[in-house]
Amino acid sequence: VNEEASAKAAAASVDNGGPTIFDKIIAREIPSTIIYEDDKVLAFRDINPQAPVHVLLIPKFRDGLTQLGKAESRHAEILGHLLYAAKVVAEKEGIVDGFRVVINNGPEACQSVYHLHLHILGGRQMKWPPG
Ligand code: IU
Repeated sequence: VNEEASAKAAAASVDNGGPTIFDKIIAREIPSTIIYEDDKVLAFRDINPQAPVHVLLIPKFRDGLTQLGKAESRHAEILGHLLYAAKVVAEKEGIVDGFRVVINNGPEACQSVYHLHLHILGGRQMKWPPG
């Protein structure tokens, strides 16, 4: 896939507050490879992995958190829980000594799904700055 084209496609998605594909993943209406869950969060493998390990970690109840930029003080607890769960996932995946957590916020950052999600990436040498 052409990099510029995919960036444009991602930028074309907007935050309209409506349901997303992740609601269907949470409801098990479409299949995904779930690797971790608790009462508040769900982690599943990205369908287009950018590293040997590429997991998406999401809150089960979006509660207005379409993107990090929409966070309000009431979200502080779930945001902290997500970050801790990212470490638990990294441990489960065997990458706890070297992993990256990414949140794309908004069109300029190529966010394409408007349900807050953490990308957990690992299993290879990461580069900096990120591409
Ligand atoms: P982004 O940060 O919004 O750009 O990331 C969305 C991710 O969701 C992206 O890496 C997709 O490959 C991934 N994804 C998925 O795992 N399953 C899906 O059904 C869809 C997107 I649509």
